[in-house]
Parts: sequence; C-alpha cells; structure tokens
Amino acid sequence: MTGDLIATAEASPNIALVKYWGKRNNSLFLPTNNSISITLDRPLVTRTSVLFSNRLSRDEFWLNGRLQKREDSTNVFRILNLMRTKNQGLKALVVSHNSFPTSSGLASSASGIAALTIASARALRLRYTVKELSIIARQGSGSACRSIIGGFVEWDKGTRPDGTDSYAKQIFPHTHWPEIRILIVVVETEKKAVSSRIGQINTIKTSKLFPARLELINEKLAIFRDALAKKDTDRLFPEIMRESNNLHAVMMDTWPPLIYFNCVSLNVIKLILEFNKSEMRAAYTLDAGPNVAIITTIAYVAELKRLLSQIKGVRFVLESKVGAGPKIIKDTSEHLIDVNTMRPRKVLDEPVKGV
Ligand code: 2P0
Repeated sequence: MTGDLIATAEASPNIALVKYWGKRNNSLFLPTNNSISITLDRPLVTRTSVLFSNRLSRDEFWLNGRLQKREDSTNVFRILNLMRTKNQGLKALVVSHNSFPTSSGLASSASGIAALTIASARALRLRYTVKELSIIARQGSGSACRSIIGGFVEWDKGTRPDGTDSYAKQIFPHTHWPEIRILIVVVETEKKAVSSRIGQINTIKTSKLFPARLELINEKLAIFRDALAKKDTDRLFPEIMRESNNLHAVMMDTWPPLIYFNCVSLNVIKLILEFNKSEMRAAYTLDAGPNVAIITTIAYVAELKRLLSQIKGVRFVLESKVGAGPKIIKDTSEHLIDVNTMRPRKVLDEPVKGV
C-alpha cells in the first residue's frame, strides 16, 4: 500500500458498572469475567488522527501536544502492528487529544485506544466489523473493547484460548434510558501507584477473596441486565455500589494491598449514602483511582453538584449523558495532523466547567 492514508475518529471513555479485574491471558487481554459498562459522551472524548505514509521514517505518538516515549506507548504500537499486518514497514504518525484534562487522572486509555483502532482501520481502508474492531481494541487495553460501542455495553469474556469470542456487544442503545446522567467527580490526585495491569496480576496471585467474587459474578450480571432493562433504580443503584465495594475489597485483599481511593473519595461515598437515605437516587462507583463516578438521573444532578462543591478536595465535576459511541470525523480541517508537513496541528484545550 502506498501514499498517505489518514483518518480521524473520536471515542469516549466508559464507566463499568460490573467491573473487569483479572485476566485469564495477559498477552491477549482475556478477562476472567464479563463486565457491563456505560459509554460516556461529551465533554469526555478523545480525538485521534492517524497518518500512515511511506514518507515517514519512524512511528510517533503525540498526546495532548507532547511526543510520547516509546516505552510509555506500547499499547498504541501494539494496535498499529495489529492493523498493518500486510505492511509492517508502513510508518505511522498518531496524534491524540483528550477533551478532558489529562492531569485529572481520568482514564483515557479506553477512549484513546478505541479512537486509534477505528481511525487506523479507516485510514488503511480495512472493512472490519464492530466485533473485529472490539477484539483488536481489547488487545490495546481491555476496557477499550467496550468503548468501541455506544450505549449500555457488555464485554463477553469468551472461553476460546485465542480470544476470538471475547468482545463487547451493545445490550441497550444510548436512547434506552435518556434520563441517566453520569457525574465524574475529579478529586485531588497523585499519579496512580500501581498500574491496573500489574494490580490485576497481583490480585490473581494473592487474593483469597477473588475466587469468591468470580463465583457470584454470573448471578450479579443477570441482576444488572434485568435492572437496566426495567430501568429499576431501586435494584440497580445499590447493586452498582455493592459491586464497586466488592472490587475494592478484593483490591485491598491483594498483597501488597491496592488502595486506589483516598479520603476525598470516601467523603463522596458518604455523601451519596446520605443522599439516598430516604430514596434511592444515585450510585457511586470507583475504578483503579480516587475519582468517583456517580450514576444518577437528570432530576438530581443540580442538587448533587451543589453538595459535591462543598466537599473539600473535589476539584471539579464533569457531567455526561450515555454516549452514542465513536464516530469518524470526515472534515479534513478537523484532522489533528497537517498532511503537507506531516506534523501535529496545534489544538486549543476546551475550557472545563467547574461545579
Ligand atoms: C473496568 N478497570 O472495568 C475496570 C474497573 C479498572 C477497575 O478496566 O490491563 O486499563 O489495560 O486491560 O483496561 C482498567 O483496566 O487494564 C479497568 P488493561 P485497563 O473499567
């Protein structure tokens, strides 16, 4: 293949309600259990442009205006290598920009890898199905396979050793439950002490609670599917919080312990428990970091934002609806790469609204 092949795609992160934690195969990113997530929407979006060209002499990955070190970008290069199977000599320039602040500690690997997978397939004119794209994205970062799809999503762990049946599917479209809102509460953060990749390996090796978590997971998944189908907040919201607690119990049972939340996260958790005293109105969920995602409905957003603004250490809150999924950006003026100079274009950060 010759010439300049360029494409741009946008994808959003996802928030897991039933968490992925633990792999049955580390190199193929095959999980020990199914997970269920909500794909987010603006303002949480990663835009990625990819240029494959014979005129490039090496691969480069730029994130938020900075050239990234090769050793910090193995996920990105793994996706590129999976994509250019027919011509590994074709070099790529990847330029990615998060609309949300990177310093906030928000996970951007899922949206970044999903946008890269979709943009690469488009640039190389590969007619992959959504299933195939999800399988490829999974091998960049597990949770990225869910960000290939909009709405409410389930990643099937699969059983085959080669991972061909381990991919994400939509269980309900983004229009299924229009009232749902997700608040991302960004708290003061230091850099993550243990990456989720290493954390998962240590959990499998050392946690005695982990097998008990897996024993109950199928029952739990069935409850989530049913509560989501019926939009039953009285069942769904407590289950979301208990699943998050269960994950963090397993993390703390890991040795050395994985403690990803901090005092501010705990104060947000207490606020939500208090907020639900008379009626189930919101649910918290935490991943491998101190930020808290709150799942609620539109009726409670303003009150929650007001209460969150009173918690010391809450930096800002981002609000998202359920997203429709990734999209290709066809307008060439919107590409993050200048094809003539083969350099990244400057992008101005969008202002972030505080609470
Ligand atoms: C999730 N997390 O389901 C869970 C909940 C963190 C806690 O997916 O090793 O960055 O690249 O596959 O996808 C974070 O794990 O890990 C994650 P790798 P990833 O959202």
